[in-house]
Amino acid sequence: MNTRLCTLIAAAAIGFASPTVSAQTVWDMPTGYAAANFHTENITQFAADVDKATAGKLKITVHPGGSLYKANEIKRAVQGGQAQIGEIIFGGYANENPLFGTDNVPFLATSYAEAKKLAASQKPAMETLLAKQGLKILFSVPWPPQGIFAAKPINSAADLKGVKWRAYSPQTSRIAELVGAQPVTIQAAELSQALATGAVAAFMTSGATGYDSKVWEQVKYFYDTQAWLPKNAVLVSQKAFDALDKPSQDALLKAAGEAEARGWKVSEEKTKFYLEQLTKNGMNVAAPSATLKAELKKVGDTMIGEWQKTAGAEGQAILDAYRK
Ligand code: PCA
Repeated sequence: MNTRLCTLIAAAAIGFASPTVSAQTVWDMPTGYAAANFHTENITQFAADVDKATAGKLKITVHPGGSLYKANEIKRAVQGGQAQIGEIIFGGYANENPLFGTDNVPFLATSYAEAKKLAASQKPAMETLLAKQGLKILFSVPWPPQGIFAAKPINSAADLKGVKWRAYSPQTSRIAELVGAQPVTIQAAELSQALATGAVAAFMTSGATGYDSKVWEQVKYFYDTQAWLPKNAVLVSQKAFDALDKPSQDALLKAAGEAEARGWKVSEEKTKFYLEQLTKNGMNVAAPSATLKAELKKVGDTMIGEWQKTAGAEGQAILDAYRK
């Protein structure tokens, strides 16, 4: 027998054996937030549920805190097939397409009930957009309402003039510009360090991130503006999904549905706990002054106008569905 034939036979043997050899699929799942963050805990539970429902056939290895890919690199990693599944924040991609920034528009949806309605209105557009990039949304979960953290008291927008402002998305940078602060983009995983080195002194985020990053060591004031509830989304590569057998796909989708319901519930339930923890750790937690509130509302009005202009007819359709 010539060597060529031998190789062919060997290859065929490996091919036949492969269903048993490769019976287990292992996926890497990068996320941008700390292991103890509520989104990450929810994702860890999701991975455990998938493992159990597939009897270990589909293993998802969660890499939290930007350890495998930084938060803003995860979408591209899943698109490019370097990771099969990953977590993003929609609003982080508003420069790519304004529709991603729908839930980062200040004062458009400010409660969980409104956020839920906006999520439903936004969902078809997100699915279409991501499908074109070979990505499928498994579930999405909101952060608690966004407020202002600052090292010094902020009674009006004037107090933010020139202040170094940490941003996590194009729209959080835009707010800084509109109030005259200096935006610096920093991912949540690097927030503690940025505060410790004095790179930033104010920012908008949730009590959850304030708590996760123990911001009270540098930052003493929190203004509960409840400006918007941005969502994280878990995306899977459509190609990786299609390569699964049907029972595994079904198990994944079922676990995803449960993770979405659980995530929304935990996010809302823990909102109060996070703010209490800020107080407990010496922070001043208060409602914004009437002046600050009115000024922020104006910023919101400007930004919704800008968003509508760039998001065009598709954006308008989302707004119409949301306001119906
Ligand atoms: N925490 C994330 C995004 C929104 C939030 O509440 C962050 O600060 O990066």
